[in-house]
Amino acid sequence: MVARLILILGDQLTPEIAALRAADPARDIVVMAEVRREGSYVPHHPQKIALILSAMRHFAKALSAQGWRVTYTRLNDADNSHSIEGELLRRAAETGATEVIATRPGEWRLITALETLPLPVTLVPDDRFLCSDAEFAAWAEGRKQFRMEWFYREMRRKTGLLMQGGAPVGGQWNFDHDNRKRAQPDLFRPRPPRFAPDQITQDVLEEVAAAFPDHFGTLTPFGWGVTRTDALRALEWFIDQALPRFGDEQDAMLQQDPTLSHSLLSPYLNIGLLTPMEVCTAAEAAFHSGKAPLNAVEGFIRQIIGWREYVRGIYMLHGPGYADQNALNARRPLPALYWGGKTQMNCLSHAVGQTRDLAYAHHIQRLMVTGTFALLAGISPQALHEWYLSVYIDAFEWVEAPNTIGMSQFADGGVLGSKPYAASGAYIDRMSDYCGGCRYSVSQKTGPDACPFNLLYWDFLIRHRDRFAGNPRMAQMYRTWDKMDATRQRDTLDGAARILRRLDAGQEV
Ligand code: FAD
Ligand code: DLZ
Ligand code: SF4
Repeated sequence: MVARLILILGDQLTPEIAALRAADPARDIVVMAEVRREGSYVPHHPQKIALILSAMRHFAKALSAQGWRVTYTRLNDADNSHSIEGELLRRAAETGATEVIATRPGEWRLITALETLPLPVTLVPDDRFLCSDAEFAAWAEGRKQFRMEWFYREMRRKTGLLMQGGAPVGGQWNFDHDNRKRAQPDLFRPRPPRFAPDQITQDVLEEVAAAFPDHFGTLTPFGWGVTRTDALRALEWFIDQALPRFGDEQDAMLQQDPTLSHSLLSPYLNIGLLTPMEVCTAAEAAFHSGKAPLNAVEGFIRQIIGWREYVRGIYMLHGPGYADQNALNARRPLPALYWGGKTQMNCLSHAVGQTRDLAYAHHIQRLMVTGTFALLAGISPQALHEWYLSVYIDAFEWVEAPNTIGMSQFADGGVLGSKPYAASGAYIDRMSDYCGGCRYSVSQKTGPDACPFNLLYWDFLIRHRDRFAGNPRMAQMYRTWDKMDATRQRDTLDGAARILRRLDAGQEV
């Protein structure tokens, strides 16, 4: 019988992945390929490339040990064509295989590339998600507005997580009002585990350093886990050490602690080393055994079976071109500060600095610091999307694009969320300790020392008055503006224009 090629991509490292379940180990050949194109179609952070390549090498070794025939292309192989399509065609010519089976990729770019390959390709659905594309489409059908909260309740019912007799445990679906606290700076918090690079990872680190020398981000020290065993240890650490405070500290930011009580599990979930259901079940068990409170456990489970599934559903439902949307017509280029250029804004300096060093920032840093600044300043959502896709260890388009284009930049015109995440410096001041060490003053609303968020916030609202003034959740802000005296209004808009001119001239802000 003629062999078939079974493609396994760098974010499909799950032994039970659909393409492997559809394959016959006695007949078929697994294809895995480290290719430059995947590392550089956007300039991925070197730690992200290293994580994926090392995890791929470990996964391929495990598959071979289980008896699979694996053809594996390494980054430096002489005959590497450096694209996924090129490697499939090369392996087909080498082996005589006439057909490809692949789990549907998480990015339209690659779905299209596989669908147009000059070989028959069967794309099997990626059933590592709890909600299939068809189920999401059925949920979305006929709804004028999508709201995560309604979707989330369906997912609670479907999975049975934190449910008792058809009702939510604790009598409420959502405990967010108990969260959103400031973090105590002097509290002892156990550090997330770091994993010493083994020989495979050390080889990868050398090769990545040589192949992608110009990408933004430091490669070492590298401490991410690269196997399922590592990922399970990271999960155990989170459940025991950080989950109890996860809810309380979910929205907080501290200069000295870039990770607080976050799980750091997104890279393992997204490349397939952990499954969404197993992490939720572990969190639920911690609640039932009294190790973690309900506000923390419900909040964590909501992020996974709510937000994570919801954003994927929206990305897949929309089809190709999701990331091209620009409802607010924002055109400004991405300022150099996002690539480590100097800035006097302490919050941005910290968020970007830790991104460079760790390839990680938590949700509120992404949403309310780098995201909100770009929204207020009218940065091109496409430039920002490329940045987020490049710099984070967990970034894959199905999850990054809806968060950036939809949630953070409102560039989808309000499909994902009902109002833009526009905020003045007061939000950052309330949730962090950044403002105390900043050259700008968060309490000043106008003048050269005024926090740029304070100035740009009003400029944004006024620029988009036609679109947002009728939004009931924003009407109060327009009333506040209208009551402001004319001098203050003029000073605010002049101050914002000054900041924007500096950005446009490539000057430090
Ligand atoms: P925790 O705070 O511990 O949360 C637990 C888990 O919930 C995460 O591991 C993640 O799987 C899930 N989760 C939480 N929030 C979201 C969300 N909004 N969407 C989807 N899943 C969520 N997440 C990514 O996985 N990849 C991305 O490329 C990505 N890009 C983002 C871009 C922007 C502009 C914003 C605002 C958010 C983005 N997120 C992305 C969502 C979120 O910031 C990360 O999932 C989270 O910071 C990962 O760190 P953690 O594992 O410590 O998360
Ligand atoms: C992100 C990434 C990188 C950096 N390198 C590879 C690679 O060399 N080979 C591979 O199969 N996958 C890689 N990936 C992951 C893919 O980009 C990912 O599968 C698609 O973006 C779809 O989510
Ligand atoms: Fe950021 Fe403004 Fe606070 Fe400075 S004052 S850290 S710019 S929010």
